[in-house]
Amino acid sequence: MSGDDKLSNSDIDDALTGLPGWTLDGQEIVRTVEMPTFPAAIEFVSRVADAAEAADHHPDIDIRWRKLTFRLSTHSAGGLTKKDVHLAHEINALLPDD
Ligand code: HBI
Repeated sequence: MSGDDKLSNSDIDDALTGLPGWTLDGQEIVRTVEMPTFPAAIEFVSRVADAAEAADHHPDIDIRWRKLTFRLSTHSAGGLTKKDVHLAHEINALLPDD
C-alpha cells in the first residue's frame, strides 16, 4: 500500500483509536482545539504550517478567535490516507498535554 491509497473503513477506525480528539466527518478527520489567547492560536497555526510543509500535506484550518478546527483529507485521493493519519499525529504532538 502506498501513502496515497485510500484507507479502508476498518483502517480508519483503527487509526482513530490512536488519535485522541479526532473524529470522522464524512471523508475527513476533524479536531477542534482551543488556545488561551488569539496570538497563541495563531502561533499554533504557524507550527502546524511548518509540519504541513515538511510533510507536503496540508490541513484545512478554520480560525475563530481562540478556537481552531483542523480538517484532514487527501484531496488527490478523494478521502483519507496514511498522510492524514501522520499529520494528525504530528498536530497532536504539537499540542500541550491535557
Ligand atoms: N494536502 N490535504 C492535502 N491533500 C492533498 O491532496 C495535497 C495536499 N498538499 C499538497 C498536495 N496534495 C500536493 O502534493 C499535490 O497536489 C501535488
